[in-house]
Amino acid sequence: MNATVVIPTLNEEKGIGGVVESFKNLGFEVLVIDGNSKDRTREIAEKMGARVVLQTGKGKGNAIAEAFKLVDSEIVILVDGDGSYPAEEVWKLIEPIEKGVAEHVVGNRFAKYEKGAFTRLNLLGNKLINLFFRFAYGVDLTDILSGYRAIKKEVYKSIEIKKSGFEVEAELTVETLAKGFRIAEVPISYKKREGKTKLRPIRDGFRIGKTIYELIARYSPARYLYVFGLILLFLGIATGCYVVYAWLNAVSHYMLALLTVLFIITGVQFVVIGLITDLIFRTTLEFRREIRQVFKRKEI
Ligand SMILES: Nc1nc2c(ncn2[C@@H]2O[C@H](COP(=O)(O)OP(=O)(O)OP(=O)(O)O)[C@@H](O)[C@H]2O)c(=O)[nH]1
Ligand SMILES: [Mg+2]
Repeated sequence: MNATVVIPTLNEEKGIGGVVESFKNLGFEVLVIDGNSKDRTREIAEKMGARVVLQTGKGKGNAIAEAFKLVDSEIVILVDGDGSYPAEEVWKLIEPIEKGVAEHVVGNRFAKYEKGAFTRLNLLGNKLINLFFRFAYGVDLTDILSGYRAIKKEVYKSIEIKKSGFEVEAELTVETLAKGFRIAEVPISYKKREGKTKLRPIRDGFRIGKTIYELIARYSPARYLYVFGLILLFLGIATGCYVVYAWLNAVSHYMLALLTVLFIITGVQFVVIGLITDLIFRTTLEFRREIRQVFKRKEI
């Protein structure tokens, strides 16, 4: 399958040369989508043999959305222009797509990262966001914010990117799942970046968290019921414990006891309704995938 490497850049003159060169040496076409760099990024990328396009909007998300329209290869490889991801490991990302086991493959940076590749804050933020993602979506992924990915044409041509900045990785992940495609993670090594970071950890971290929460609606709205039901259940358990504790000390709280029952019954109902609706949603997704495959087989 033919693949194009897409590199979004913003002032990456230190790293871009090496990144383009290493992918060119492996025989890939390279598209650099630049966010109006004020340094020599575009000049260096062109010299190394990349096709360089200036993005029209602002932000990494917009750049990637634009690149998806420009490219037409069977696979798109997404990678940063800062030299943090090794080109030689690209085959690990392509393999699951070629074998037909996934349509979107993510390089898991936690497998083997160089000292200093993550700042302490970034490491903590990444772990928290992944934990929140697993809780909210019930999908077992460990590095949803990785910038090294391989995405099949049917996926990158069908997903909608609405967020403009660093929320793009979260959106790519959720959109893939919501459209019923399969995501696989493969371990990759992760190095300390060249040049200066463009990420503002606190501001962007919160934006990403908010995006993950908002995107539940696109994935499976039923999961909001889960979260709400679980909160009610916890409240019920807390007030229930207090009522029992007071009762053991010979104080009775009738109203609070009634409220506890209400919390627990409504909580359980929300969780159960959430479970059933989520199941229906997932089954529909499975059907959509099957139907797509049947059509594809017919085309062949
Ligand atoms: N085209 C474009 N690229 C951007 C923009 N902002 C960031 N990038 C590029 O997106 C890639 C990821 O940005 P990074 O600053 O490396 O963010 P990160 O990988 O999350 O964090 P660190 O590598 O730890 O600094 C880099 O190649 C940036 O140059 C933008 O507004 N437009
Ligand atoms: Mg980076």
